[in-house]
Amino acid sequence: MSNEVFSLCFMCTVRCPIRVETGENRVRWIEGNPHVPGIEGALCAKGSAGTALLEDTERLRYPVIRTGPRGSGQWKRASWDEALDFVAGRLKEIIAKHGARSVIFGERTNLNTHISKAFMKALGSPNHFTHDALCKGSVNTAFRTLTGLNDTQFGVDYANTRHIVLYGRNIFESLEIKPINNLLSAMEKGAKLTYIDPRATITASKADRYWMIRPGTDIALNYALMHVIIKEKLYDESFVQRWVLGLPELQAFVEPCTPGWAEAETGIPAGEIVTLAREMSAKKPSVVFHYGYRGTHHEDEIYFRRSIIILNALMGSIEAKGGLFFKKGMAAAGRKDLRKYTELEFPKITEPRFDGSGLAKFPIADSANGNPQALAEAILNEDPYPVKAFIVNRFEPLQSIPDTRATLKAFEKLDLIVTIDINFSEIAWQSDVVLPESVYLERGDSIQAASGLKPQLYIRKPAVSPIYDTKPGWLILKELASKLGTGKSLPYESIEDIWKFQLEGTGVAVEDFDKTGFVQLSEKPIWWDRKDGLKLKTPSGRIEFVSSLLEKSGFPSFPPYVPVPRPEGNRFKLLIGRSAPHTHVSTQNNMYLSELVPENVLWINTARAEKLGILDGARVEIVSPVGSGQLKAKVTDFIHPEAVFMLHGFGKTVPVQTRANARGVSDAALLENISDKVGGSPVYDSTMVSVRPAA
Ligand SMILES: Nc1nc2c(c(=O)[nH]1)N[C@H]1C(S)=C(S)[C@@H](COP(=O)(O)OP(=O)(O)OC[C@H]3O[C@@H](n4cnc5c(=O)[nH]c(N)nc54)[C@H](O)[C@@H]3O)O[C@H]1N2
Ligand SMILES: Nc1nc2c(c(=O)[nH]1)N[C@H]1C(S)=C(S)[C@@H](COP(=O)(O)OP(=O)(O)OC[C@H]3O[C@@H](n4cnc5c(=O)[nH]c(N)nc54)[C@H](O)[C@@H]3O)O[C@H]1N2
Ligand code: SF4
Ligand SMILES: [Mo]
Repeated sequence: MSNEVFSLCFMCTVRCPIRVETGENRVRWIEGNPHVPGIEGALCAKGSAGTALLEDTERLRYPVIRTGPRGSGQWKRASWDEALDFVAGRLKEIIAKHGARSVIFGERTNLNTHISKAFMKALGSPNHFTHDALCKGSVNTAFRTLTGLNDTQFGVDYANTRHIVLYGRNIFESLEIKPINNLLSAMEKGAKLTYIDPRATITASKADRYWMIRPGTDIALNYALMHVIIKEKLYDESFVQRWVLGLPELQAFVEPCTPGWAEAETGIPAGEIVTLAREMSAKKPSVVFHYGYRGTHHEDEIYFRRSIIILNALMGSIEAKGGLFFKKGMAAAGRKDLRKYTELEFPKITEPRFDGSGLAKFPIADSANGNPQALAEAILNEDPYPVKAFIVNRFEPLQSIPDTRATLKAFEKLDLIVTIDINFSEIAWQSDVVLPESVYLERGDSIQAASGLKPQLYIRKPAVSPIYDTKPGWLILKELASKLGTGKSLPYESIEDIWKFQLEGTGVAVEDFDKTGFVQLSEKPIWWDRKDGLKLKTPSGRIEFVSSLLEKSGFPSFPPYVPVPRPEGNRFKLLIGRSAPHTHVSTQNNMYLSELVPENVLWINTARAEKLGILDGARVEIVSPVGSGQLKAKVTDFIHPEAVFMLHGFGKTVPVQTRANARGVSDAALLENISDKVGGSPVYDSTMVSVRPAA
């Protein structure tokens, strides 16, 4: 007998809708939810490997408390009561001595983030942070400087685009199923893809045009595109007139940025830059310059992301079919929003954040998310105050924050580290208590409001009951809160209570998800009127090329172009990225996925490798200002001579993760921890490394 459960994948945070077949508390089959347009049964390799995660004996199976020195691997198994009593006891001591602000909580944004935030509010600490700045902090801030809204409030209409430009947005490997399916169907109808990356990726192989740009110079390319677009009046005049503030200032700024100037910076022929500008204009407004997530991260990243969004505004492709759109939420579909536990009453918190977000360190970065890359410095310098306890949920500070050595050193000052994870992660191994969460196939989570052109609601339902002694995260936090005396702030006993609370007043019931796993809130795409209906949130109500948010904080809207430093002598810029079979740092120990990509290798340009005496497949040593490591070389023409590239997420050190331990090198151990102080992102693509054959 098999049962069918509609749920949400969580092998990565894209959360594709899935259909799971189960029997005798085992998962027999997982596929994409066939009812969801754009998914229609599709699942990626990682999604299919969910069964291996569920059955894995190397995942966390019960709570443990440390018995030897941190990182020694000496643990005792504990009951949940014992483990949570221990954590609550230590937290109470720390709060009594250093105040609630000395407790910080870091997590990858997830469906239950409103619960974690409520947990911290009840405790009286301002220090909940998410991974957001590490992923796309400067994209977020760039959007806010131009539109008053953040990046999560915009989407890309892949299905109807006629030309899309991707700057290192390696969409066919760093994937999201729905966008890929929609883009492929647009390409079948004739849409063009221009891909720009110092490295020829799978996405490059699918593109109509590929430019191997000199690393870190995309911003020069964009200034030249603007120069041509303004000079040849290729922009959407009526859109720009109605919605844009600051075109004359932009025009003056890009006046000297000729295609010839950009050719010298980027290596892209001037004539081709002009051609792209004209091609995009010919298809406007159904075109997209994709703002990306990662791609090129430098200290001026905010201005690069702004330049991309500005190009879209010039094309009039904002709130246009085949361009970018404002995501519509439940309100746009005439419904009340889902309720959140953060809406309940809490004591007022007046303390500043620990990470400088919203303060002098990061004045305009989004303080709703915080700046995790400031963690080590804040702990080490006790600036602005001592941090003593760190609760880590679904997050890996030792591999996701640049400069692991500095992070580890800072953690020596912490009195308590508690990790909630599903794997024995690097940070779990360095913790005092490890609390195992049930994996996504074993648990329900808060309902997801998926805003978009057609807003929808999705639900994660348990497919099977927990195999080991694990609990869902929302229950772990509730039980911990109860032991701390703040249990009232999370007034639920079961996932059904959470769902009912969220749905209050929306007119949607939990049963509405039964048939297809989701609830469609609007049958038709909701577009705002491009003439008068764009709900921009800037002070001027326009798209501010000259930005009041930047300028009131003393930052220019158009700072002079400063070329990023180029590697000299035998050095390279270290670039990083993802592969299709792995999620960040999460899946390297998965039984199936570790076979597909077992380790990372170092991409190095053929001519440069030859000069250094490096052969394809040979071991090389890579040395950065903060770390070093050894891995195999992949000698290839498919990478720019000034760069080397490696996959993120390898080089693990936890012995009980036998399939991942000591495979490859961790990029976080090599990267310097530098930030774009205006935008809020760490600078992942500016570390210079040297490479030589391994001794
Ligand atoms: N399989 C898989 N898919 C994922 C994820 C995953 O972990 N695994 N994670 C998801 C998440 S959270 C994110 S943020 C996205 C990330 O998706 P992407 O933004 O596509 O990120 P990366 O894979 O890091 O790819 C970055 C690319 O930028 C290139 N690059 C480096 N320097 C430059 C430069 O100067 N200019 C240009 N133009 N390109 C440059 C690199 O060579 C690399 O190919 O992927 C999402 N999808
Ligand atoms: N050096 C370096 N740093 C980076 C990046 C990079 O390319 N290089 N990329 C950046 C980007 S784009 C992003 S989005 C972030 C991602 O940063 P993270 O969120 O830290 O990375 P993930 O691999 O998504 O997940 C981290 C942890 O979540 C655990 N986990 C997975 N599923 C569950 C679950 O269901 N419950 C619980 N409790 N835990 C779970 C995993 O076992 C893993 O230990 O990293 C950023 N930092
Ligand atoms: S992209 Fe793959 S791993 Fe991520 S949620 Fe979708 S199916 Fe799961
Ligand atoms: Mo990300």
